[in-house]
Amino acid sequence: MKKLAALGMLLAAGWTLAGPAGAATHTVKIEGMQFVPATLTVQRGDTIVWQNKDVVPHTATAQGGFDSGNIAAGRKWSHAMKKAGSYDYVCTFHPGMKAKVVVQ
Ligand SMILES: [Cu+2]
Repeated sequence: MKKLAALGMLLAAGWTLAGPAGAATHTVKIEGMQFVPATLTVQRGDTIVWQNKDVVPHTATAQGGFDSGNIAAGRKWSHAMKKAGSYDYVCTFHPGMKAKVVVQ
């Protein structure tokens, strides 16, 4: 039990170092040529991790918002959402892949 408590404290310290108090991390899976979830709402300051579970590269690209560049198969890209707004984004390699992030 003592070991578990120590691990818990380490994890708590890790969260504190990760960003401002209250900031959360969200994951968007890229799987089967789709962004899942297709619409994600987060709070300003939160971080989104795009995780490419496909066997082909993708991007997460919002005009005037953010651009992951190439996310190779099996890799991920994370981005802190600093500005409120509604961001429609696509994969530039597969423009039919569309999704949205809303930052409140
Ligand atoms: Cu793609």
